[in-house]
Amino acid sequence: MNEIPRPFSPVLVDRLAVAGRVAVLTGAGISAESGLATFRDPGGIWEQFRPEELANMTAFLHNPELVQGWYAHRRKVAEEARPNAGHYALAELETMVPNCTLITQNIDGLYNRAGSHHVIELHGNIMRSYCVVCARPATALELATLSEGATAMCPECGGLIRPDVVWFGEMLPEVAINAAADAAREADVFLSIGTSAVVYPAANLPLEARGWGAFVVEINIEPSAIANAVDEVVLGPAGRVLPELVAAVWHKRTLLTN
Ligand code: BV8
Repeated sequence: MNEIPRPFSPVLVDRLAVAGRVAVLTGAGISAESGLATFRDPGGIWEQFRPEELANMTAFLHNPELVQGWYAHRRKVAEEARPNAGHYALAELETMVPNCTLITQNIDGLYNRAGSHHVIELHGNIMRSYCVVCARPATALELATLSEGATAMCPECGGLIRPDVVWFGEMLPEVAINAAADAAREADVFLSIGTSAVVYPAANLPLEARGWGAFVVEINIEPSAIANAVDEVVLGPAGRVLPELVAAVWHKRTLLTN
């Protein structure tokens, strides 16, 4: 019976089967199959709004109700979403590879729910919010009672409450970006999954990994901005490709160890 051709090469399977250190960068594309809109695909989040309108401090101070309402909506959608087969495959990969670091640009928190433990959230997490004046974390109850259109103010000092995410023009958390850069530098294999690779400094990571000698692979439904700079481009939805890839790696690791 003719085998269905795999979207990835045997070289990738072999490299992952013997890798001691793997780093994975993910973007909104891996959550698309969980029903979360991406940013730049047709119908993506940004298509309805321009980034300048919502995801920066100036826009927030100019129209806090709009920005808080947009994040309240996205938080609700993320809470109702479920990790998909791609998230679970990455959690499985983490159990196989001695040192597997998941670096995400996403703020939806789906990785932890899928069982991944070594996760670096470069752009924060939409489930957390805090007061811009006194930094008091907002409680989930306070956020849940935020009715659309109301402005969430800190009960301690009256300051505005903002989501704990990195907006455009803001520095990434130093600990996170340094840990991500370390993982990229030390990786034997670097997977860039579901990202258009246009937002910096995250988009630098696959290129830095390549510069340090990693085998860099992109998994996407279409070539991204870094497609010409990686070792292999695997075209296909992460929710289908990743389970197939991880199963092939598991099989190869089993053969090598028996
Ligand atoms: C900073 C949180 C210092 C908020 C986000 C050079 C160096 C440093 C900075 C810059 C620079 N050049 C420009 C800058 C400024 C800016 C930037 O990069 N702008 C871009 C637009 C040019 N960077 C910053 O401001 C960063 N801060 O560096 O501070 C500084 C500041 C100013 C100037 C210089 C230095 C902060 C960036 C963080 C912004 N916050 N998110 C929120 O989410 O509300 S970014 C946002 O975009 C999300 O985090 C998102 O993850 C990220 C990247 O988008 P993607 O995840 O890639 O999503 P996208 O829709 O674009 O692509 C989806 C992909 O998936 C597509 O390729 C699609 O084909 C694919 N796909 C779809 N379905 C599937 C799939 N793939 C697989 N399977 C599927 N089923």
